[in-house]
Order: sequence, then C-alpha cells, then structure tokens
Amino acid sequence: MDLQIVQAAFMLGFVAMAAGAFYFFMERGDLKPEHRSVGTYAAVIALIAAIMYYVMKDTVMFPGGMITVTEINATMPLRYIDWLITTPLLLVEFGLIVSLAGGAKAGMVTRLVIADLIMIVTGYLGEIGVVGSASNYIFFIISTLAWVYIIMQIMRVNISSGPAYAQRAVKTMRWFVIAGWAIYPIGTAIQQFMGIGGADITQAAAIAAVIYVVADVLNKVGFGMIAVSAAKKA
Ligand code: RET
Repeated sequence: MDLQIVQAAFMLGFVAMAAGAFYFFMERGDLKPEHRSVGTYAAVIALIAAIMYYVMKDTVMFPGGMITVTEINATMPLRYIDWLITTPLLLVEFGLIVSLAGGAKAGMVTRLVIADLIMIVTGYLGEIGVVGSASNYIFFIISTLAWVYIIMQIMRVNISSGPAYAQRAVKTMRWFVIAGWAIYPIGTAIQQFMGIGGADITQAAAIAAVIYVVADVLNKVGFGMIAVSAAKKA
C-alpha cells in the first residue's frame, strides 16, 4: 500500500469531522432547549477530532511527501489525546439518550467515564512499551477489561419505560460501543502481533491508521447522528 494513502485518510478524517461538527452545530438549533446539549456534545466531539486530524495530516507530510513508519507512529499520541477527551464525551452523550429513554441510573455516567479513562490511559501505556513485552500485554488486558466493564454497564440500564424511538436509539448506540469500538483493540492487537511476527510493520501501521479513521468517523459522526435524531423526536 502506498503510504501516501495515510495522509489522504487523515485529510478525509479532517473534512468528515469538520462537516460533522458544522452539521451538529446547525441541528442543535432545531432541538428543544432542554435537549440542545445532545447537539453540543456531538459537535464538540467532532470538532476535537477535526483539529486532531488537521494536525495528523501535517505530521505525516514530510518534505517531498515522504512518509515512513516513523511519521505514522508519531500520530499515535495525537490519537490518544483525541480519545482521552472524546470517548468520555461520547459516553456522556450516550447517558443523555438513556435519560430520554427513561433509563437514567444514578452514577452510571460517572462509572462509565472512570472506566473509559482507565481504558484509554492503560491502552496508551500498552502501546508505548516494547512490542511483545509483558507490560504491553498486561496493560492491553486491563484496558480490555475496562471496555468490557463499560459494555456490561450500558447493557444493564433498563430503558423499557421510555418512548420507542429513544429505546431504539439506545440499542443502536450500544452496538456502536460494542462493535464500533471493537475495531480499536482488534487493530492494536493485529499491529502488535504483526510486529512480533516480524511482518512489514510499516504496512501494518499504515493499514491500522486508515482503519482508525473510518472507525472514528463512524463512532463520532454516525453515533452523533443517532443521538441527535432521537433528541429531535423528543
Ligand atoms: C485500546 C488498547 C487496547 C485495548 C482496548 C483499546 C480500546 C480503545 C477504544 C477506543 C475508542 C475510540 C473511539 C474513538 C472515537 O470516535 C486503547 C486500543 C480495549 C475502545 C470511540
């Protein structure tokens, strides 16, 4: 794969997130005042990602357009800065739609956010170590357990008392957190194993970078569209 595709993917990430942020900002005005924060969260999340992708596309742009694994890996901390801020916000956004569905549970969002921060911080620690080292495995496992805890918590909320459109939105958003979020640990695992197996890590890093862009657009803009459309019906 031509490594230039990574830069193209980051540009795509930038425009998709910028368009998403603008769209959510406009939609916000169509919501009842008490539901506007759904649009605000969705817009802020997309805006943060747009800024990070703008930086990332320049991080991989070297004189002459040369991209190597060094430049691709240099975007890894930027990705984690984005996730550190946006993933807790996505869970707060989820909590707002759970409330619409009548399933508000005391302390749920706080527990989700704490587990999420553990997931991201340990995930980062597991990526900066030596590929294949014991600490990388341990942090990867802790991070995965935190994600499993998040899934258990979001499956547990009882939304049977809310309107059908809100229940549907919560169910769809749960699938984002289960299937959409699964793309990240799978990508990380594949990259680590390819590294251990002595495969072409440059290609692995490039493929993972492109996959993360697609996953990010889905999990931020797609997720936000479900939330905002539910808030519109309220
Ligand atoms: C890591 C490390 C390995 C274990 C796990 C991970 C999970 C990452 C997730 C990221 C979600 C990102 C989102 C971004 C925004 O759209 C950190 C890769 C479980 C779930 C939703």
